[in-house]
Amino acid sequence: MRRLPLAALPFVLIACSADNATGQNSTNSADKPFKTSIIADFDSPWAMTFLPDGRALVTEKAGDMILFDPKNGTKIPVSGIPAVDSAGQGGLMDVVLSPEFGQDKTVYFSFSEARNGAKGVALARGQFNQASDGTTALDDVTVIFRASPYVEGNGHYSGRIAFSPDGRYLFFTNGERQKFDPAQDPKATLGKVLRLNPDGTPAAGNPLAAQGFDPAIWSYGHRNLLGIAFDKDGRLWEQEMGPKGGDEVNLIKPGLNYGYPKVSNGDHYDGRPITDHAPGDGFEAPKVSWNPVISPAGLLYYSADMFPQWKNSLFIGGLSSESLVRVKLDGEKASKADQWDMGARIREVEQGPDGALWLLEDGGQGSQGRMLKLTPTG
Ligand SMILES: [Ca+2]
Ligand SMILES: [Ca+2]
Repeated sequence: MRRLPLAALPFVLIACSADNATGQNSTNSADKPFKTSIIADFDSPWAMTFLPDGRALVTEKAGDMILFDPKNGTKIPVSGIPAVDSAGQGGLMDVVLSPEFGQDKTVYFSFSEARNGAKGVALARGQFNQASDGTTALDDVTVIFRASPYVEGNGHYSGRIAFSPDGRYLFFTNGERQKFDPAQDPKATLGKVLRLNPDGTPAAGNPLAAQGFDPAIWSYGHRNLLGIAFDKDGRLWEQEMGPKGGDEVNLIKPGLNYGYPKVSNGDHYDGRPITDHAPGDGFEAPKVSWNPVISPAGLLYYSADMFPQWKNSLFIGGLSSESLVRVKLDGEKASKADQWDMGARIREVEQGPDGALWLLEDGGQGSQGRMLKLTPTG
């Protein structure tokens, strides 16, 4: 694993207002209850997570993990990341810290890889290690879980990671790889939410194992699961990019079938209809669905004080909708609350240590891959 010299790395980024940087008039931002500050620019960033000291790890789709310090704009590459297959929707994906990061320094991340002529999403972990000269690595990186089966194609990997609030379980999403039927296949991890032990082995007591399902499976019938997050009461929420007219927010409960591709409020992009969700059909319906779609990416449960009016909300980045979407929670109920035009594809939403909202723009298709920070106006 190569370590890069620190001296080659730092460069200074100048924070400036969104209005100055984008040339947008102020009317647009004046309609928003937040000020948007441009913090940094990345190359097709995919996910971020904050370290306890306020710095952040940011993944870039092509395979780089970067240690970013918002205080001074310094970027340090993190070595030790295995080769990723960055093609289509694949690449270096999510990054989260171990619940015991302060002690174990463990970082979990997901990525797509090619093996034996097929592709799939893998989950890995390594130990964060910064040397006295600043060089930074994940040491002892080990792949602890691989989706099964690996198939051809570059789409719908999913690859989102979340730890349960008690820190005992690691939830991991596997998309259906644009193959449809694997989402209902008990033997495939594709199109599923998985519950694993922190070492990547299937958690004991998963709800469908006794029925012959892959022992890692927690729920099934999903399409492209691009966000999972726990709320303050321990409920697991998920968002997925559905078919045409069928983007969803789901409340994930163990053992349930969320329907895809048998039922969906949307229909296939090639025009074939899919039966809508209906009461009593045996499939768990979404709490919220969108038509027209938002193309959701990333999912944050907001719990901080900087925006007190948004406590107990989910925030979702919108790709094709180029928006930030807020969904209001009330126990097991969820409802659409806000959708703000951000003028760029939003890939990731994160809560900062100070309670600000941090966004990553997607790269490509007219979006610049910037890191944005949202703070209250006035
Ligand atoms: Ca994140
Ligand atoms: Ca339908």
